[in-house]
Amino acid sequence: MARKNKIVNPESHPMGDILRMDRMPHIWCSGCGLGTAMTAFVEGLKLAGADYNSTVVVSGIGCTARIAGYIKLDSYHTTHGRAIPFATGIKLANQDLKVVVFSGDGDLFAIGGNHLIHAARRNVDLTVICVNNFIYGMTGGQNAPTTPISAYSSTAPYGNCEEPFNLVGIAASAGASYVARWTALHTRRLSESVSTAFKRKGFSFIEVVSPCPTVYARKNRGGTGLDLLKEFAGRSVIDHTADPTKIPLDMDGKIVCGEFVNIEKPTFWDTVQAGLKKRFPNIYLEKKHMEE
Ligand SMILES: Cc1ncc(C[n+]2csc(CCOP(=O)(O)OP(=O)(O)O)c2C)c(N)n1
Ligand code: SF4
Ligand SMILES: [Mg+2]
Repeated sequence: MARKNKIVNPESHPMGDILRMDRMPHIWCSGCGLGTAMTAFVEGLKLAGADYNSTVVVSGIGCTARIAGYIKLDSYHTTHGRAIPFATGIKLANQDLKVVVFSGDGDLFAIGGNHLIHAARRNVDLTVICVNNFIYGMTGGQNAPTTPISAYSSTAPYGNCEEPFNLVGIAASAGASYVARWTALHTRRLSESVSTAFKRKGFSFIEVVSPCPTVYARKNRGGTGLDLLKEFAGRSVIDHTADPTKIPLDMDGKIVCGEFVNIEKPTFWDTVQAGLKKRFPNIYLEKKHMEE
């Protein structure tokens, strides 16, 4: 018997309040980890009790960055590598907003790498979620700064010879005050981490190791999205006490996950305000310059 396609009513969809159902179906491939990462992110916002009227999502360019178009919040799909400067500007202009950056490993650590380390160094009050699929997915599988040694990509047809970045190590060394890593399989842990990061002050960084079956896995004979999740299950260990600078990722070793850093220190805004107060004690009034 012929089956009719059912059209999902946006009003009745469980995430219709926060996803733009008019944009569905999304562009992500079947088996991609991005849908799961987005769902875990949305669940994390709910767990945190986020006020949707004052929450902003900023992305760069890439498969991951498409999330900005699917989230029914004030969201910005910016230029490649520039999500963090956009987000920093939004936060500094309006301290009442909670600003989340959600983007890919290429966007945040190749073209945007300098912005990331300096925002971490300054402890800008942002939550940064980086989906690491080990490749430039959207543009057809070029080497990313995360591509493991020996892995194939369209720009490394004989195997990658460049040492990859360890994202959690970089974020922690640069000064991030919250650092965690999960895979697209750890949905509950990821949501809890998003909630923790969202509620705290300072530069928070979460790496989400995620399958890209279409580009990365096909070049590396990694199988389907489900095969990749099974592989993640076998390779993942949770160790909150691990030193984030000593847990790089490779093609088949352990994927050490956990919450590695969670410390309090003054944010960029706090430091700027303290400096202003000290320099101009007679004329400085809290927020006065913003209100005028
Ligand atoms: C200035 C500029 N340079 C290059 C590109 C082409 N480009 C678009 S997305 C992308 C890489 C995306 O990789 P990643 O951030 O890892 O996202 P993914 O697609 O893997 O989720 C590149 C190089 C661009 N759009 N703009
Ligand atoms: S190319 Fe890879 S990262 Fe992009 S949507 Fe497809 S599976 Fe996901
Ligand atoms: Mg990528």
